Amino acid sequence: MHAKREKWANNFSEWFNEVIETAGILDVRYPVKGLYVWLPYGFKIRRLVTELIREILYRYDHEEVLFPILIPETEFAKEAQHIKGFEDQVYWVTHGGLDELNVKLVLRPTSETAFYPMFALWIRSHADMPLKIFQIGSVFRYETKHTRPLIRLREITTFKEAHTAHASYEDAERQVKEAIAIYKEFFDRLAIPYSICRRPDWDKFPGAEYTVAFDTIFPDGRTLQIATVHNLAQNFSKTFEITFENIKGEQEYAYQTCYGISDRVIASLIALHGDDRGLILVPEVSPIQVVIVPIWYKDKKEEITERCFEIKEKLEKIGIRAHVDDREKIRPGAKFYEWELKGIPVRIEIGPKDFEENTITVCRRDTLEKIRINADELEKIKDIFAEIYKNLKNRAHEEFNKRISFVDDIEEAKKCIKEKKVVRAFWCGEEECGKEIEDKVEASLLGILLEGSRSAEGMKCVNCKKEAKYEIQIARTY
Ligand code: P5A
Ligand code: ZN
Repeated sequence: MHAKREKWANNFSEWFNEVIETAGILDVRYPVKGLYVWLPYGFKIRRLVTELIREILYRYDHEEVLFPILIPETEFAKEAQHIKGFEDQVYWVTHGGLDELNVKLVLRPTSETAFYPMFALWIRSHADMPLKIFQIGSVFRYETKHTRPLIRLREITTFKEAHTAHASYEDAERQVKEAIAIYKEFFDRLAIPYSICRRPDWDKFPGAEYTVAFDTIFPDGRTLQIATVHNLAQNFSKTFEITFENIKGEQEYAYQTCYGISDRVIASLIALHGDDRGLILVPEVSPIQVVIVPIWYKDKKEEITERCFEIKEKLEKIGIRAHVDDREKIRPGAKFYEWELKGIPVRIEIGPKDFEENTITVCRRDTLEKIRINADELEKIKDIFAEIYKNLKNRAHEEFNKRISFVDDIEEAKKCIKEKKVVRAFWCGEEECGKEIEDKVEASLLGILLEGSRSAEGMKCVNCKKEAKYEIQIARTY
């Protein structure tokens, strides 16, 4: 059982823009295009999401650092592919006050060229590796495609980037797998479904040997890239002179990887679980997990309020973030509406009958079901959290799977894309044919499916009908 999702399904873009404002996530009126203000409630969600990725990265032995936002042109321009990929997207700092700078500075669009000159200083021998560090902060990209809050930003304020260095190619490969495992756990805990693809060579990260991407599917049928993992091989270590003494005592260039996520994770959290009433937050990242609303009745007002605070304290003792909404002039109905819009997973109501009988009325945000439980059985709320999580996850996965069409004909692929589906098909692996597919179906080839793909053995390419090598995913993207 679920609440209505009509607007969410049929008018997603409007639903999304409305909800991030009304729920108090962002103020989109900031007077620079592509830049937005995090509001207190949105910021709390952001903090819990960044804490979650931190917790996982720390567990996988990553250490946190913070680099400057400015990068000198001389470093930024060193790696040829990298600068080619980013030159039309960077903001330049050309002046300090009235003086023109001798060396122009870029506002980092990503931080390879900030980290790697330092890696060259820090890494001496194989014993210094693996080096695994990350930072969370802002990067700037002068996006020319239509900007959207949380989705396509010019200041990406929640850019989590990890950078690693290794003593062998094999160890860098192992790191790519570890990064994939990290993001899988992260998205699983947020109940965000994804596919994992190796991007075609013409769409890899500038300077990478190859790129692996996580994509989710939004309610309008378009995919959103929510994480990328890049094997940089020795491309950057050669330009930045990151060398180490290997076991044989010879100098060798380090092997590197990097991987990142952004505010798009929060966009997905909002987009994939919401309904017509607003957000529905996964309990783990909900700033308030239980909101308690007193239902005042005549002379029982004070006792009921007192009971609410007792329950709040008991909930906090067992590790649940709880809040009592005892605002005087607002009716319970209006309070329910507001907390539903904000996505609080569980609401507790305490009315006169609950007060008399030592019970609480529990209402789930995902199903809107109401049950009464004994006020001494608050541990049960944790089971309800687990059920909400499971329910949100199942629903999001069903939606995701419903969106995917398996196709073996190019016309059929085109038709499916028009019907807002994500297409899976077989491909020969030839670049020319892949680009032809993109032109014909007017969508992007997201790449070779790395997980959950069907065997290509004996299959024909969807376009050229030659022997197929891989299963690919094709979609319209954000
Ligand atoms: C990996 C981290 C990098 O920048 N360098 C360090 C590598 N990869 S990336 O694919 O270019 O970006 C990482 C992720 O950031 C998200 N992203 C964006 N989010 C919001 N607004 C944008 N303009 C934007 N651009 C990229 C994507 O999820 C991407 O995978
Ligand atoms: Zn082909």
